[in-house]
Amino acid sequence: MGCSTKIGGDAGSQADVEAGTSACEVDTRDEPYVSGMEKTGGSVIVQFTSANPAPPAKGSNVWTLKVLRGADRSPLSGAKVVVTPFMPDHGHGASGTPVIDDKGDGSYEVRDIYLSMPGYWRTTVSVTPSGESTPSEVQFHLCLDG
Ligand SMILES: [Cu+2]
Repeated sequence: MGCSTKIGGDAGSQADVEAGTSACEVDTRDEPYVSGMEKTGGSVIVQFTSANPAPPAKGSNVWTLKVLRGADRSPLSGAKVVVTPFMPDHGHGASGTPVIDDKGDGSYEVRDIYLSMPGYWRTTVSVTPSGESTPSEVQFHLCLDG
């Protein structure tokens, strides 16, 4: 599919140094997955409540996100939530479109997240509150070992 897990540079001395080290250990863009990690963007806070598997891995994933809003961090239900994983190094997204279930109390279950490759994935979560037209966005930066 035109994808490569090469980290950059030519094979040779650099690769020798990195032998035995995973691509994720040397990637400086990712943030290790921690249950409850959160990002603020626009008017919302998005908490990465849980992941199955945890940490997220190559293959099929199910995540739970909690969306909060305002200084009082009130749960935001009924929003339109769109989750878009993307591999910027290769210019491709996930296989298929993740499905979002509004579970109430600001929790959203995200199913059918199919991440086809190990490596660095930048996942954008777009939240448009009910009755509003402007989405707020946050991004999670994950590196999948593989
Ligand atoms: Cu890729």
